[in-house]
Amino acid sequence: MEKLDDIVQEALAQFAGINDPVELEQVKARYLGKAGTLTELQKTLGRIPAAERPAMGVKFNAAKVQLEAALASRRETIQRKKLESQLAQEALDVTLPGRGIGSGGLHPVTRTLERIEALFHSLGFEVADGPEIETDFYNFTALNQPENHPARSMHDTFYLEDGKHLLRTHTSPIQIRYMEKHRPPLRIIAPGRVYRVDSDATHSPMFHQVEGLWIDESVSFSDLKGVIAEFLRRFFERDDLKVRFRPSFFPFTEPSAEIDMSFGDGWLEIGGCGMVHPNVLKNVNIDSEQFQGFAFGLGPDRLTMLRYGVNDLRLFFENDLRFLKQFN
Ligand code: 2NL
Repeated sequence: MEKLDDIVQEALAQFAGINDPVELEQVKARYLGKAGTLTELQKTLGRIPAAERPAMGVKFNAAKVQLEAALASRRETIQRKKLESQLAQEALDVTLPGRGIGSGGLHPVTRTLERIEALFHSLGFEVADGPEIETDFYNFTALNQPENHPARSMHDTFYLEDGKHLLRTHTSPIQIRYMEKHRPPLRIIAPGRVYRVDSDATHSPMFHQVEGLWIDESVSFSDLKGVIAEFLRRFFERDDLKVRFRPSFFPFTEPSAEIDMSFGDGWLEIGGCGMVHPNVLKNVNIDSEQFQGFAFGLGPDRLTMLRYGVNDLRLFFENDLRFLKQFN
């Protein structure tokens, strides 16, 4: 029967061109399904002479077996091709060298803090530490800062919702806590993070401070000048660096001064200082007749900008690796 051979050849050609398993089953139904071409042809068997029927029946069965075999092999081919392309896509070269995790490095401000600590250590200062969340007493009251002082306002200080605590606005509370626990003579620096409501190119709501304190029976303002000038000359590695003390006011020191250093043709303010106010000593039960001393405050962020020539403070706190990598 010529028609049967044509249908088989057509079906085989169709199967061979299909790459999708669902489509293959749909095409199969077109030939072998209830209304398939082959099935329809088989229904005409009843009309041929009875003598030829058995032979034709054998041919039809052979044709069906051939098509089922072709389908099975095509299904296998489609599945193998899919697996091969998946394997090619997910190819993993296990012989490639690893990426490594890099060696990391210290933040430029951390480098400055470590440098400041090392230099003051060589001048006989211990490093003290304390909490960043403070009480009104340690941050203001103990430091002779009156109730109505503007720094206490919510515009300048971050207060916690409990109404009892605040983020320290300077590292002085470290020194108050230290003086409560230690009797003079004492010589410390207090480095750390501090917080103020302030944000622009030269102010960050979080910044760093290093305060220093030296209390003994005869520590004078000239000791203060010597220590600060020596520190700055060593920090900037410039023996000819000039340092100027400009009269100023702080509630916790008397007399008080701003610290300026020579920079190009002019002067640059880099901190404040003074002789510790007798009220501050009284607040921590140190006899202000027997003992006196000096205190100072420096901005390590500012010192880092000057030492490395950085013009925007915010770069230190954005943590962009392209910036930070330059310091290591
Ligand atoms: C500045 C000014 C200063 C102090 C900080 C201080 C601490 C105690 C007692 C007395 Cl416990 N004084 N600290 C004194 C004068 C100035 O900082 O411009 N800092 C960046």
